[in-house]
Amino acid sequence: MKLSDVGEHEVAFFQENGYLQLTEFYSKEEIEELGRALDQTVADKRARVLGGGHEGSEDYALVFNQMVNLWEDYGVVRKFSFDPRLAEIARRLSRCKHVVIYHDHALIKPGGEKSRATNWHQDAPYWPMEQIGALSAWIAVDDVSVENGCMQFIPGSHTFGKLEPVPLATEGASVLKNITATGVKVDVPPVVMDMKAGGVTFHHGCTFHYATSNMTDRPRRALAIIYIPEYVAYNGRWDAGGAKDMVAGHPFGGPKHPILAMG
Ligand SMILES: O=C(O)CCC(=O)C(=O)O
Repeated sequence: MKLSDVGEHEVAFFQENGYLQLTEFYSKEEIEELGRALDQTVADKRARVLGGGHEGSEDYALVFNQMVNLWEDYGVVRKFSFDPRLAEIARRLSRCKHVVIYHDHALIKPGGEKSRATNWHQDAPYWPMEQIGALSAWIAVDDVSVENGCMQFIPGSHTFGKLEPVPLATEGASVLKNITATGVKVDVPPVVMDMKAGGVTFHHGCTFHYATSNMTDRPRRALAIIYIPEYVAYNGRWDAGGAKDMVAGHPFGGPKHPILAMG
């Protein structure tokens, strides 16, 4: 699927369900180039920057090796993180005037017996943003299925709004469990986003999502990019993208958060 395939029908689908899948977005050659670049970041032992530093544990590494802001150091990754087509899709889906990048992140889920599932969670509770509206693109760098940890979404769960953050490295922690404990019934089955390498999914910052452990003997590689609409302000807390130049209550901007698509 291409940018021109994302029209009002897809935007309405995203608004209602909180996710969108675009299969075969990148060609085999393009995605192999990204795969080699991600392998290089691992070979370089690129510093990991994890959710606020609080998740920097061995357990967390069994969920995934997460490295952020690779666009700053790796030209090939930058081509994908700054891809104007992805950013324009993000802008359309969030029905906004422009989007800036928050950060990119490689999400490399190790394979094998010790591999851990990515707990059911929302992203928005981790982000230093006042308003809801930011969203992610998740690029499959390998073929993904339940065998190696493809993404799963609960359709419509973004309508629950921003809930408490869920620790990703604590076995059994789950936003689904938390919300059920409050008496809210979530009886919509998850949708499983298996797809070939080169496919992309978008998800809203409040969509409940999850990935199984990687039961294969090869890492599952993905690159995610987070986009922020212009109506979302910095809330003054920690920022993985670099909050140095930002002012609480003001929109994201500056050299770490350039505009990637403008309507
Ligand atoms: O890649 C994964 O296993 C989970 C990714 C995720 O939670 C995200 O991109 O928001």
